[in-house]
Amino acid sequence: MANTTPKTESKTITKEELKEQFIDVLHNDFQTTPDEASDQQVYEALTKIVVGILKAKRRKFTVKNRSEGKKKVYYLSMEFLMGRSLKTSIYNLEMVDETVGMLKDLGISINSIYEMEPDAGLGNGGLGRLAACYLDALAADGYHATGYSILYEYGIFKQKLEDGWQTELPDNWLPGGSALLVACPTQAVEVRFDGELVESWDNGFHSVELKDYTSVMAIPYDMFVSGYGSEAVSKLRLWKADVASFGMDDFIKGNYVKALGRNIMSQAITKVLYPNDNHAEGKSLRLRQQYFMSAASVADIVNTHLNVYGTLDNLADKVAIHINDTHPTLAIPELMRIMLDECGYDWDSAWDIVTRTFAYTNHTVMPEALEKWECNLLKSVVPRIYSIIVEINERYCRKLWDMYHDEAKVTHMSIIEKNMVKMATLCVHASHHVNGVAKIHSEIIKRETFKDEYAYTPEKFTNVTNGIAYRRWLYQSNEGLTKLLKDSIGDGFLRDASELEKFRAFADDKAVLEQLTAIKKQNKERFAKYVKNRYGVVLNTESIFDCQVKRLHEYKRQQLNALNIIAEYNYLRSNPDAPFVPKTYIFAAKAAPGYYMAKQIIKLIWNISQELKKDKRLNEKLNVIFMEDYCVSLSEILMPAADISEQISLAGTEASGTGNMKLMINGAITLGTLDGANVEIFEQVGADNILLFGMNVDEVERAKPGYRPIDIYNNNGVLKGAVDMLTSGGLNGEYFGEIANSLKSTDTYMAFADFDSYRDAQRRASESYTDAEKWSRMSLMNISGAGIFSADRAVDEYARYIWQLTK
Ligand code: 26Q
Repeated sequence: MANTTPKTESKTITKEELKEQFIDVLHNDFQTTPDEASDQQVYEALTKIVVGILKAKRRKFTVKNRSEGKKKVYYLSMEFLMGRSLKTSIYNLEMVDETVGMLKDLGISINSIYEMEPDAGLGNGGLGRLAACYLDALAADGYHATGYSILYEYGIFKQKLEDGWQTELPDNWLPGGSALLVACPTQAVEVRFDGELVESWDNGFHSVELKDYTSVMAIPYDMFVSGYGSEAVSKLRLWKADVASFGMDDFIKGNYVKALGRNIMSQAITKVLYPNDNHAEGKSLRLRQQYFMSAASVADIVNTHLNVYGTLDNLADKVAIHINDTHPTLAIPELMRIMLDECGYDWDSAWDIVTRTFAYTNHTVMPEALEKWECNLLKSVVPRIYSIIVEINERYCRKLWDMYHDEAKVTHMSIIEKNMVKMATLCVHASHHVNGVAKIHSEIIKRETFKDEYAYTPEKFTNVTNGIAYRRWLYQSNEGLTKLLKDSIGDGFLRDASELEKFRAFADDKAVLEQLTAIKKQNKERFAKYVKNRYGVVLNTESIFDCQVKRLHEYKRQQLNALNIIAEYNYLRSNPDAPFVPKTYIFAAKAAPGYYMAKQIIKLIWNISQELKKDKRLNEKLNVIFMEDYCVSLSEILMPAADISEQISLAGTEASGTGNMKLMINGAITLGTLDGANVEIFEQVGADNILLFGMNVDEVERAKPGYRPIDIYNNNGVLKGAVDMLTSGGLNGEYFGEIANSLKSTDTYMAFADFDSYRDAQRRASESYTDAEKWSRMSLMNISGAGIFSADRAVDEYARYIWQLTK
């Protein structure tokens, strides 16, 4: 996609203006001067100035869009994993030179200032980071976009390892993070929970009223995201729960204990992010969070729309609402509720508008991640919403019956089944478009997850392959590579990622290939320095940096990686003098706090790293490091230093993956299965520039029935040798019987079946790496093929084919 938005003509701010404002803010807010100010104060002052610029720019952009009657998109997501913002804003506003220069004049180094900002960790992993990338891209592409989520007081927990066991610490990010937020208390809205539905018939008109409800106020706090080289600024509106000062009927009636109990419950709503990734736990507090976010956002959308147009009749023409996975599903019945109960629409008119407004992205095919909520819970927490869902379902089932006359089929396709509401089914039914996040994933949801729905409404289903805000991991994080690219292909790639293809012309240019090798080495050294400072561990930067960095989940198969390392260890102990290409395996992963097996696997990896330390000579060839507390900021130092990108999920389990894209654009070679977006990476680079292994989706399907991992174990000496180490105490004295038993008896994600093939891919990696020129060429082919994984491209597809936006 060619990015056609015109480049910003005027400078955002001059160095002198910036200096003047900076001195003023330090003086007024902190009664200090540049000489005396702490890094924290400098960070806060600079952030305040940048937020002011963004806010004004957004206002201007909104006014312009309104006057033109442009359609807007609202992106609803329970997660936005923003990471740090100050550096991104300064880069996107193209005021790097002014800021660096201004601070330098005052004797301040900007890098230590960036470090003061905490990560906004309002997400778990892929889904949340994707939402953050899309706000950046929407602005870069010039679209009018608002994201909605929750202002979690505590983001994703901080991970610490104690003797290799994960422990969780609260992430109290707001003291430092609030500098980025603009509170808008005048736009607060009320959200109602609990209570009793009272129906009445008045002159033949049916009306419903909720009595004795709990009122919670939703207060908006805004964050702004600038687009690179564009007039647009995205807004992220985060809702904080506050107890209503009015509506405390119980308190007034003297029901003191009940009132205070509800007060506590209300304040809990925005306390903490649920740390589960790809696992839907049906907890009542989580349901409250989801409804709170959905209802507050829909109220805000409706208020804004009514302010401009005075009617909801044209809502679907002017507004697209996107649902990031099923977590904000309740926005659908909530909009129905407002139209029916508050705006006087009849059912059919309301449903017509609603179904032309919503679109939904599915991010997973894992059954345990598909949300189902108990009817009784919904009925008690959101009674009116539940009654609307029942009505939606009854009408849907009637249509299905007319179409199929097949009771079993209707039951199966029904939104409510076995006293559970199937959120994905509701989303598909109420959305005009449903998309998967990589080609293969979109095929799987049509073939399996939503097989019946696809047969019923095939026109709804489409694919939008994920993309990343690539400037964050390239321009902002890999200075060396950015310079090489600018020198060889110009700077057009910064605005239009498809221009990276031009780099392919240098695939046989020895000087460029050597520079690429040198840049990777520098980035590895920078990373090694970071590791030395943090852990006191020295990494061999001549070794291959082989990275598996992502959430810990059995389907992602960190255990397969671990088993191979143990096999290598066994080999080196028996063959200490055999030639061996040195490798450093770098892991980083958080486990959901309640996910026992995932925590065992972290401990296993840590124990392997400790065991390897015992033999110094061996350790120089084979090293493992587990980086604690993987987060967006850590990924920014790590990606540029990676040689190998491990993307080894069982085919058919990883919807897309996005870390694979960040590593690719930094020149890492994917060692992976044909799963998720790896398939498209393969299409981009060809068989010579990717290390594929393992079963494909069809082979997995064929191998699953009657899969007996124990037979593989019994017939494969190397595998047996590795697995037996888990129970021999040979890994720094610890026993991993549960991992061993689970693999030998079930091996749900078929690590044993892919073990030999994985080892072969690792062998090919080592072999290729010894030919530095060949490796560098592979790396170049990956960088030059990474352009399609730009979020700018992805968002443009959503805008054109799903949301029908114009620029
Ligand atoms: C649901 C209900 C209750 C509690 C938690 C949840 C919950 C929370 C987070 C369920 C799932 C998630 C996260 C899912 C996720 O991150 N999926 C990833 O999305 C990426 C972006 O599309 C893909 O690249 C990954 O393949 C996919 O795993």
